[in-house]
Amino acid sequence: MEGDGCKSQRLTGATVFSHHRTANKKLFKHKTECTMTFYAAIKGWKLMLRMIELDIPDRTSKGICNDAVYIYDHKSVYANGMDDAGGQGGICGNRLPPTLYSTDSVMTVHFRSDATGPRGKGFKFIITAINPAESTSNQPMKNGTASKSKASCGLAFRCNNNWCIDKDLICDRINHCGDYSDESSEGRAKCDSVLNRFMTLGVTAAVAITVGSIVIFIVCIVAIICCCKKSACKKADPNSITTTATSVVTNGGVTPFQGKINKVGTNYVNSSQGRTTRNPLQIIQEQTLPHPNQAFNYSCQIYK
Ligand SMILES: [Ca+2]
Repeated sequence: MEGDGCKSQRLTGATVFSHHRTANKKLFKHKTECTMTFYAAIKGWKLMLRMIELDIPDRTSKGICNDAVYIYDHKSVYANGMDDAGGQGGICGNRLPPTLYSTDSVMTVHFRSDATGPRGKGFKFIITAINPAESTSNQPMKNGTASKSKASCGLAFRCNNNWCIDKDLICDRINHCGDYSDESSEGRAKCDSVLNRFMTLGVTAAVAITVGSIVIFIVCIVAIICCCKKSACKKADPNSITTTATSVVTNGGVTPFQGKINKVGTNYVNSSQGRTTRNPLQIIQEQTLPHPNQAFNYSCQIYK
């Protein structure tokens, strides 16, 4: 939250801190003022807020908060302060409030610190949009579960406590349900499956891994093809001479080679000389052609 960046948020689920924590900045600042209004991203859904860290030490001996976080069951501050969160007086200290549920699809959180007094680590809460549509009432039962035993969540994920949450919130290591059923390796979440862990990485990381895998696969295929081609054409010994595809022999008698010599031996300078002397150049593979004077092209001819 902090002072800047405070605004309205439409969400399916979020983890909210009082301020941006770093190794050198664990405590919230003096003179902080921030208000954020949260809306459930899906029409008709409500919000569930679970405070999981609270450290706001500046309060009077009578317990009145000099610094405080205020939670309203409304789209604006100063209206419908939630009783479980200290009402209009807000909450401070270290005692966590119970899980809070909005009446409608909106909830406002206001954090304020004054100019003096001790500072703390602030707060951290998880706020989750929940679908109570299948419940027989809009309010949770006393044990925090939806009042209908088996809610039908459609495409959403059904927690063990029967709240429906967005399916993108499962297996992200954040306890959105409140009973950890969205993070369980068993039940409906099955968070140890490879697919679910892959999806947990997020769209960007998943795309990067997929593209990287494809590129590596293509590189491997190209490397294998190149190796095969090299081994097919490199069967001659290191001193061999290879002619190009323009080399010609005929059935009526071997005519001098027309092609260029790629590698010249020590005792001759071209293929014509090598063929007439037959020493040391000798053809060890030679095709017999079906008709006189018919040319035959070699793409890869081997000599010793
Ligand atoms: Ca989760």
